[in-house]
Amino acid sequence: MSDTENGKTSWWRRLSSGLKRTSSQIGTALTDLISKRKLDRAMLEEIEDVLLRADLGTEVAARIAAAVGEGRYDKMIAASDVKEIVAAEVEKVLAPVARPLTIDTAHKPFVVLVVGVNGSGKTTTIGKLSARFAAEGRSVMMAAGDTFRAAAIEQLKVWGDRTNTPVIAGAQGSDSAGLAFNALTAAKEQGRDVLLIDTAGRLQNRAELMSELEKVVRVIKKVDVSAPHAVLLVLDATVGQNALSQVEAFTKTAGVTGLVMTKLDGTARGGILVAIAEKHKLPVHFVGVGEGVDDLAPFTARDFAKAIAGTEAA
Ligand SMILES: Nc1nc2c(ncn2[C@@H]2O[C@H](COP(=O)(O)OP(=O)(O)OP(=O)(O)O)[C@@H](O)[C@H]2O)c(=O)[nH]1
Ligand SMILES: [Mg+2]
Repeated sequence: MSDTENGKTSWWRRLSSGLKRTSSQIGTALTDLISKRKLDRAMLEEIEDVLLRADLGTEVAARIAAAVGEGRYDKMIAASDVKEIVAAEVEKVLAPVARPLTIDTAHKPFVVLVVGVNGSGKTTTIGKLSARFAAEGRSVMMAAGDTFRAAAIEQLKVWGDRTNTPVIAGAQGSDSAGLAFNALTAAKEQGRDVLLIDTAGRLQNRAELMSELEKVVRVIKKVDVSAPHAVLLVLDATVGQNALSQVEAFTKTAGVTGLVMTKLDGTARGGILVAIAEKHKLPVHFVGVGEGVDDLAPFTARDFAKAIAGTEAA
């Protein structure tokens, strides 16, 4: 087996075991429902409820229930058939949003601003991205835009050492928009290919913190009016429903262009990504499946759908 196959196997194992809570919740509930009687309207409603509890969202849950109902009324059905339908319908929703993060080399640097709530995995994702871009032969710079905490600046510097990437940092408590301005100016002068800008975690309902983020974007534009070229919202897969309002608020404030979902290796509630894809159609670029530098994988609709539906053994 080649290294790539090994890598693929291990990330699939982590993804499917991370989503096990969701897939076994769906699987167990379906088996309980289905084994006892023939399919009728009430059973379809119960199936829909199971899917809603897995965070798939009302539209997708209704669509799956309708697909299950087609031609199967008054018949005994198998849980495995329903799971196949779940996987197929979820894949249909996710396929259009599974899009790679493309670095447009016309922009030098290509500016990536990373935003999200506290602890979602922003800094770790930036570290992983810098390793990935460097491996692609790009010259990368990172900006420690989380100026609130000294530890946040240190954490990014550790990733800088680990990935051999320079980090522009200011003093703790300094203005993060000013830091972003300086970093972009430096990256431009040095002809860097990519600038990754970290930001402090902020809850989406904290108006003053959100307007600070707005200011970061505004100030970046003073150096390059086309920047930031990508605004990545990092979502923690263990969170569930709250992710929807994070998408709405950060999109409004910072113009999110794509999503990264982290912590899919833990006890994830990844179903919410399906509801987000259905509603917002934002590209999903990567998933995080661990804390290590290589634990970032491009998002693939089929794998994710199968892991949620539990149609393939880990
Ligand atoms: N298991 C797992 N842990 C992760 C993943 N991504 C990040 N983490 C961990 O989650 C914790 C928070 O990650 P950070 O990168 O510091 O998150 P952040 O969004 O920068 O946090 P703040 O700056 O405090 O808002 C750390 O312990 C990371 O190692 C992932 O994909 N899987
Ligand atoms: Mg951070």
